[in-house]
Amino acid sequence: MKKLIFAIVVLGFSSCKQTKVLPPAPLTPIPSDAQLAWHEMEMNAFVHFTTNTFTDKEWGYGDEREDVFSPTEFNPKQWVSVLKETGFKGMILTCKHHDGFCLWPSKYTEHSVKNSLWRNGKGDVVKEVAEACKEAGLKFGIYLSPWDRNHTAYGSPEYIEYYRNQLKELFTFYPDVFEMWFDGANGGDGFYGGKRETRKIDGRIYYDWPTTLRLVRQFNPSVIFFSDAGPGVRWVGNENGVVGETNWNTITPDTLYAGKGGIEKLLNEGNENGTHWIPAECDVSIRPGWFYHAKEDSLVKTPEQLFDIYLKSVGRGSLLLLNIPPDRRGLFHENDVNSLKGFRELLNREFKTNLAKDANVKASAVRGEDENYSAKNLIDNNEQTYWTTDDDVTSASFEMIFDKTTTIKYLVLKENIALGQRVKSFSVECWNDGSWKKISEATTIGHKRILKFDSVKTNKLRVNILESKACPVISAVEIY
Ligand code: FUL
Repeated sequence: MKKLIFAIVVLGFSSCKQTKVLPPAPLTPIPSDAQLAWHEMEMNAFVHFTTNTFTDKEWGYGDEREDVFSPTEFNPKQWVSVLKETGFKGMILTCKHHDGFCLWPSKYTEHSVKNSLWRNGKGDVVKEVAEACKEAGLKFGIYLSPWDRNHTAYGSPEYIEYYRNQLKELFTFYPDVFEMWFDGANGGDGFYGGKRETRKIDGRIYYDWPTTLRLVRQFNPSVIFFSDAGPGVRWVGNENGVVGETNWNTITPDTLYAGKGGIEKLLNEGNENGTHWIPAECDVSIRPGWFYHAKEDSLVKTPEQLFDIYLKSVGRGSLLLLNIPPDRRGLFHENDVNSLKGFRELLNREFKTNLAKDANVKASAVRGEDENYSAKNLIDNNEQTYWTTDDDVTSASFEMIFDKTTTIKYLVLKENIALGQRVKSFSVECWNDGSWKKISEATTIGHKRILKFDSVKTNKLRVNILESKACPVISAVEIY
């Protein structure tokens, strides 16, 4: 009898020890694996290059002679080496801009590199750029303007077939494309095969996007589609590279569509209760224009301006898509290169030593009091682990205690977005003269949130999650 009681006690004890505290259930909508990988990229380059580079225009009319395209020192290896060195993870190339000129020798049109004098018409910009990216370990993306001011059939169903044929061509040659950019600028005046007229289309129906996207997915199921309304990523609502201080990765797509006006704020901030995960992408050019113009050589954004844009894009949970337009040689201009290098130095300097790494960290609440969800996960350099609370706890705080008084200027927080975006507002306090003093507050976190404040000296910092849609799930904190 005694033996039996002992066995029951042991069994009971071991089964109790094994009871696992389950992780929080995902809060839908959540990102796809491809979207998660996209968030991780943080900084990509946009490259605008075509006949405009040589005609000094921003929007070619579509009647440019093919032989104006004549780079003298074309070398995409220079582009990728600068991008790699300065921390970019991918590049999106304008394979065809609104003028319809194709940077690859498409068999469906005469308006392409094949009729230029460059490399005796045997060159292929897209191929060389895609190969240079691959060699350097950068991901390659395609911009193919839906609007085509050269094509005679633009506005009719025949053009849609042409556009899809071009996508088939591109995706057959370059299957690894990570992102496909569908520009929202659509319809207007143009050459249109010599008709020189104005053509308007209804962006909602003309392109029949669902069919086009299905077609592309047959070649590459994980490609991310950019357009004003996604479905992969959305436009940020401006061309300054700035996402809202409140930035929800969620939005309801049928409230948006390409060309619809008055939705800039919605695109910029997203919608807390949006039905789909469609994060904002911040596109901006390093120069005033998207294409290279010698007269803008002195107007290249400074490292400080780029750093500010970084804080307002990546630092608010978005991705920075920074345009660097090659010049007439087919190279990134020296001024742009210097600015990018200065920007990198600034990033390295400002985010040099993560003071959180060696701090002591404790939280006001931990899910099921289980070590697996403790605040230590915030500084373990592993973004798969996280600090979280019980399901019914939607406000909680954690403290970072330093060995000695330290000067701090930046706080970086990351949510584990694989489980959905949750935090609605939070504040930051530092320990000062025997009491807590608020130094900052903000709303959303998402993939990454960087708060910059006037330098403070302290030995303790507290982050209060004030409001969250469900229990907060924070994977990392860094302090600089
Ligand atoms: C706009 C275009 O009209 C510009 O030329 C540029 O390509 C920019 C990224 O998107 O809608």
